[in-house]
Amino acid sequence: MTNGLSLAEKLRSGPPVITAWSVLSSPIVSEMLARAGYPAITIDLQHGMHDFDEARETLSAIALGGAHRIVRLPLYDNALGARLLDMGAECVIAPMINTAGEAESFARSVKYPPAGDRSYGPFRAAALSGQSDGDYLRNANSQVVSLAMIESREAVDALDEILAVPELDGIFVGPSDLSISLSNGAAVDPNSAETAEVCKMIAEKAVGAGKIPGIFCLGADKVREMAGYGYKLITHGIDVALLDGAARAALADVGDLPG
Ligand code: 3PY
Ligand code: MG
Repeated sequence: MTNGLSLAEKLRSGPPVITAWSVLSSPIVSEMLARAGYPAITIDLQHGMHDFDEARETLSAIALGGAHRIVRLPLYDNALGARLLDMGAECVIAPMINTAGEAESFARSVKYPPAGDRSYGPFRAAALSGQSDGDYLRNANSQVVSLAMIESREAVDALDEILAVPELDGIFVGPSDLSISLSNGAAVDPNSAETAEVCKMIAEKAVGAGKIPGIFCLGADKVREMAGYGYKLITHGIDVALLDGAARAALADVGDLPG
């Protein structure tokens, strides 16, 4: 919890939450992003460089920096999601969810009985969230957030059924994969007008179904556009890109030196 509210409470009401995206498996980089003011950091175990040990340490570093802790899992790895919840993740994002059945088994892996099948062992999670083990058990099903990634034509076609899965808290759009799927593999164009139209429709349906809509954005303009469509968890700022941009700007600032 930060500012007295859980991440789930912030995502269910109030302004959108911006999350930085952690590719670099260095805990202190994520801690610095938290200290810079990002309200949440997402550790990417699908395309990022993290393995379990590094993700575990990064969860602690994010807590130390005062931000909320989110993980994006590798493909079809609900077991890793459950382990990372035990290590203190507050929100789990599962990539490439294409059917209601996949959404249901993912969502149930995040919740304790009777809503799901999560097994008990949250000692690190309780410590990082400042709760007793008993309070953590009582609060986890409402405080821990499951988001199924919608990033294919198949998922868009199955959206109503995915949104009807009662255990699922929300969806998270991957516009790059979505654009590849919508163009039948012809192009990756996450910021195209066609992709934006589909993203708008997905947000409307998610809000209508009482689910939390989240999305990955490339560019501040996209963040504002997607917030206007109702998205509540918005990625803006990838650690590698932030470092690359700052390094190039620092060198360009110096320019050519005499001699
Ligand atoms: C996508 O855009 O496909 C993503 O998965 C964002 O990380
Ligand atoms: Mg993707």
